Amino acid sequence: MLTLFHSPHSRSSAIVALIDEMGIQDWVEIREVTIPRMDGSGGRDPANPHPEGKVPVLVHDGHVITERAAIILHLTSLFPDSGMAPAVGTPEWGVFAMWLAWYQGVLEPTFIMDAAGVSHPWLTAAVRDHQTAVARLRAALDKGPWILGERYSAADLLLHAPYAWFPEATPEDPVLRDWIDRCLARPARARVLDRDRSRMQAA
Ligand SMILES: N[C@@H](CCC(=O)N[C@@H](CS)C(=O)NCC(=O)O)C(=O)O
Repeated sequence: MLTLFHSPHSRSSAIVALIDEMGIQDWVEIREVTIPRMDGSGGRDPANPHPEGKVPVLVHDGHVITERAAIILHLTSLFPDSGMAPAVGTPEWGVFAMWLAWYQGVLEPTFIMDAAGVSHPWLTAAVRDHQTAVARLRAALDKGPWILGERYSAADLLLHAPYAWFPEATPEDPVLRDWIDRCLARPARARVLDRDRSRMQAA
């Protein structure tokens, strides 16, 4: 049994989009929970098994899995024919896992630090800064059109996410802009946005 705990219009929307891209809707039950929102609405949901009350959470036979990168690795490994990741155990899978881990450990933290105007030599030493992260992302797209080369994968789905939420933060680089536009044009994304919108209106 696989259950995704999701809150519309949040980080868990990326996992709903992944489920759609993979065509595994019949295998993963999506349960909606509330989270505290920046505008003061919402609140922690007692039905949410996340230890910090966040989303997404995937529960697999009672095992609680948090963090988008881990959820992506788990789902794409469970459903290897979904076409959203290279085959487990290949060098390409290692690179795929690297980009997901780099997203969680470097790209998103530097994005948030940059947006918050926070800078400190310890942070730069340990995580680098957003400009350096963007340069690495840009270099990865030299071959393109996707992060892993010819095929769209869950790495693209996760890595473009901050720029989908905050388009004004999109780097001034045509290659990055085109890649983000290609990610934004995925039909699965439009379906998830519609789904989230109708759920929020109904709430
Ligand atoms: N590192 C986590 C972050 C999850 C996260 O921060 N989720 C936000 C939703 S956008 C949340 O649940 N916030 C509610 C809260 O902070 O209590 C991931 O990538 O999955």
